Amino acid sequence: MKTNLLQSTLLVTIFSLIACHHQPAPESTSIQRPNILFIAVDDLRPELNCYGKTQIQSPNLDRLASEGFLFERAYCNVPVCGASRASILTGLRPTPDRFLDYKTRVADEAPDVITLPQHFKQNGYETFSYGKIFHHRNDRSESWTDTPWHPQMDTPGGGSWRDYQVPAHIEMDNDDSPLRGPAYEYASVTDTTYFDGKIAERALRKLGQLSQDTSPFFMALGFLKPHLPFNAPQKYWDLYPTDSISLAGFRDYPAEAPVQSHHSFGELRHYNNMPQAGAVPDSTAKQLIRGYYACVTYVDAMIGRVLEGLKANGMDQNTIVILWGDHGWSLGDHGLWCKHSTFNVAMQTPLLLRVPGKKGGQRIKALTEFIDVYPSLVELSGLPLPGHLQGNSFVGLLDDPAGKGKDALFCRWKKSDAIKTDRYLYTEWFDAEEKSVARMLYDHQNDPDETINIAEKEENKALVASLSQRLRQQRQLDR
Ligand SMILES: [Ca+2]
Repeated sequence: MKTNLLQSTLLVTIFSLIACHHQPAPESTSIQRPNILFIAVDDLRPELNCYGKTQIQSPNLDRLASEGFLFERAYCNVPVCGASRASILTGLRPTPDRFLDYKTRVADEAPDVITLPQHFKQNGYETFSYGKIFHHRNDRSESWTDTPWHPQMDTPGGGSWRDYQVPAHIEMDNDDSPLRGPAYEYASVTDTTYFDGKIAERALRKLGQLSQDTSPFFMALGFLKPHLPFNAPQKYWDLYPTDSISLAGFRDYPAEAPVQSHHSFGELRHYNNMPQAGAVPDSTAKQLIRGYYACVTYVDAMIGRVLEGLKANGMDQNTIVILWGDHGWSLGDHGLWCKHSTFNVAMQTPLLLRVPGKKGGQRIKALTEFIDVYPSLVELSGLPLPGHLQGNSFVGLLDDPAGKGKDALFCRWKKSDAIKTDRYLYTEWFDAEEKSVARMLYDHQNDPDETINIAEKEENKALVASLSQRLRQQRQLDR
């Protein structure tokens, strides 16, 4: 799927022609690169209007999709923050031994690999990280022109990443109980009181400065919501009265699913108003869904401000915008919450891309995985391709949105590996001796909500054998 040299040259030429505001006239030998605005939204599943979800309001991300490309089937390679970010930022797959959980540090697990922002930096870009990009702020900080910034750094005493504003909640969060404060909060505060508003402000200030600069930039913005706790200004909660909230469509555990696929969503139970065992009651589930929606609409508004700022500074015509959620999220689907599984809802993410000069409002159906992002941005910018990358550029699909693309992609969570094909999602679990101990298979054509595991059905024997073989081949390759 590599774009040919002619196309790359043409693209760079187009950017050269339209990049009139940001730079003085380039010398005849220099190439004007596009800027990159790289936006991560923590724990954002494709719960957006533009993905066909009707309960939620996401006008700014919908507009971005209408001006660019929406990837209908984009998947993270590992459904947890730290590891997923390590994977997208290095272009490397997680393996049974690498990029396993939220604590992942690229500096420990892939210390010599050129990271995505580092590659841009080495090719003449100024690179900036505001908010949460690498899970650990100081991880591979040589990737950035400036020290990575997080709004917590400007909070007296360092504050807490949980960013409560209601005094009683701050007190609960800091008391002797092992539990954190509540799982959600609404406060009558301005947009810029919470961290995501501060990230948008910082980005806007920097964009103003960069508009006077001559180097291209790679600005990474890591918005923190809708990660728990679901804290957002009251006005966003008011958009979602409790009575208007519908619970997940399928809330039972899938029939015949192996016990290994269960989890107890411990991340949610860290919060002091959540049940410490058992199911989440429907009344609590509705408040969590309200909170998730309020946070998405809040972050959508903050991203809208940044995109307006990009335009106001005359840089929207020479800046590629890419937006991704770092993994999916279970909002009561299957009776589960949070990420940490290989159910589709925990692995599928939004992926939006706006490229100057490319016709907008197009939807890409091909399977896409996060390791494909690095080579794609490199190709779109006309940079040399680093040799270590394990994904494929999806740039060819931008001119052929109905193109087939990959026939399978791979995700991994702890002891399980998953393969997603056009129609099926198959997961297999392995023990310490690499022996297969459980499996599950869902038919997304006939059972998109994953209500019944059909891996053990006699009629699927050949299909399971073939998916299992591919999955094991990939597992061997990754070793
Ligand atoms: Ca996350």
